[in-house]
Amino acid sequence: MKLPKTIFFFEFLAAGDLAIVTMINNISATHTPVSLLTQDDSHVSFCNADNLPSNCDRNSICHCNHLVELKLCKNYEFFLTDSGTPGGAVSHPIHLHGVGFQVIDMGTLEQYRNGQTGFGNSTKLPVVKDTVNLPSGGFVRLRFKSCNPGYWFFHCHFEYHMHVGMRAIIKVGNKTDMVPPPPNFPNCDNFFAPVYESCSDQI
Ligand SMILES: [Cu+2]
Repeated sequence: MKLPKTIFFFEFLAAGDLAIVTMINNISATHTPVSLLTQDDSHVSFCNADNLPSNCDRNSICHCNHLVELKLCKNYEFFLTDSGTPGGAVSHPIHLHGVGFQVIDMGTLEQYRNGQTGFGNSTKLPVVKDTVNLPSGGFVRLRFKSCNPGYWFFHCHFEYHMHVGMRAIIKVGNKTDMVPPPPNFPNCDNFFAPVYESCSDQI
């Protein structure tokens, strides 16, 4: 693929021995209040490293709806780093939905700082994956072409890490590029569960 013009940097961090909070670029992601694909999300506020809420700063963990926007059918590179202990016990299996990506390089941050590649700068015949292990204290470079419009989950596949914040939404294209929901598809605002007067009403 052509050399991507845009590189996004993502720093993954599990805080503390028990990883009570995890984050990407200092953002511990919260859950969006609505399904983004099936209903209007214009009232939902989003954040990313370039657009943090006013109550966030670089010295504290930010809790917000982490979303990164990509244009449709462009080449991108994601440069992932983990600031944990080199060779530490916890590496992060990072999964990106919606696209297979090329793994260009991976290794330790020390190797990268010394100008070395990890397993090699594999631009000629890179392996294609949808999940890659981000080594503790290491890095991964991946590339892909964003031709699949939608909201795609990007997250650590340790379920616990994912639930306490190590996740983001990758929005590819605009809403008009995405398949619309069926007519009259229910949304979060118009479903009301029935209220029963007594247990016998339910039978
Ligand atoms: Cu993880």
